[in-house]
Amino acid sequence: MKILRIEAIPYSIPYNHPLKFASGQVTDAEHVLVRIHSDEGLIGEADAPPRPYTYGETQESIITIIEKVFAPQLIGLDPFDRGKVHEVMARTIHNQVAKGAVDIALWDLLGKALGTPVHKLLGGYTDSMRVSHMLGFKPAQELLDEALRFGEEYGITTFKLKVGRRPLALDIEACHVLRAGLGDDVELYLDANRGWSANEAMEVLRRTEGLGLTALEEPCDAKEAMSRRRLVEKSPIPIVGDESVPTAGDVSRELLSGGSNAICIKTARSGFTEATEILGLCTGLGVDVTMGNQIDTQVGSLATVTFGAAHEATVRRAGELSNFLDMADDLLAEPIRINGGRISVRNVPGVGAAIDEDKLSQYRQN
Ligand code: MUC
Ligand code: MG
Repeated sequence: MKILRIEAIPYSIPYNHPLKFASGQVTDAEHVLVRIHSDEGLIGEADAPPRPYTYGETQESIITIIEKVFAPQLIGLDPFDRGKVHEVMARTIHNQVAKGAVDIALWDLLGKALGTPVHKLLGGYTDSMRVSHMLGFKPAQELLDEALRFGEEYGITTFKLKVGRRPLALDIEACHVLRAGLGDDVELYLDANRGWSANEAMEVLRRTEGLGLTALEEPCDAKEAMSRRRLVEKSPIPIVGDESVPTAGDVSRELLSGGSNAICIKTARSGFTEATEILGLCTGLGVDVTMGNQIDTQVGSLATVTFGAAHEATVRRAGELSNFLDMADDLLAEPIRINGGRISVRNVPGVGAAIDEDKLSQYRQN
């Protein structure tokens, strides 16, 4: 089998409610659908969500790097020769989300060629994941109302609160209001998207002591190496690396330098192949992982579940899988259902993210 053609299709779907966080906000899913066609008529698909404030990639840059740089070198290769594909992509630095989508689309293609679900190819540990819902910036009472609604409607009992605001009291109040309103059995953790300094993060940890928060993600820029290391040493809860660790090399650097002591894995920026390397590093070192959300569509969330459910270490914690609920629509032909706070893998060949072609025609931008 050979790679015949690679498409990078821009599309835009509005959000019903924008998601706001310390490094930016999302009002429309202006993403790229990547399609890898084989000479045998199979198509592997994946979603690429540009996050300029996180990785510097845009919808245009993802299309350009795939069409102008990757495709000419990948066309003609056997999609099973993933080592060769990765050698090609590794010649270009950065562009993690573009590379991640090509990798996932390839796995989808391989699963279809083998007639096997990709979660089985990756590890086949279990068939569903618990869902963690990400709460964006809002007044404290609105956050609590949203969390209570998600608990009632979907059975979700784990929430990640976006923080990193100034004054710090805004986020500290939100933590107290959520804990008081949700009770002790609901898991709460924080993600500051580099909004604070390490010392500000330390103050927040002091002023939220006793609330049972389970982790703090990217409190400050990991490049502030000394203060970040000091925070990791002093923090009573894990300090999770997210945007500082898109590659396995970044994970090694942050763990070895003491910049993080837990790792967020995102398939949107690491694909399944590099996510597997990252997971191996973390399990080998005894470091906890979470499956994160790149503010994914249903197509992207299904990729996260496919990888997350395949391994024991990635289902210990709830995966961030539900932010597609804020979108007005999606490309996925058969919508994801959240039942009892869980999302299931699809037992069909590939990743199982069949695209609704009418919706793609409606939302595509070229
Ligand atoms: C997250 O975990 O940080 C926000 C920005 C981004 O790149 O991902 C999201 C969620
Ligand atoms: Mg994060």
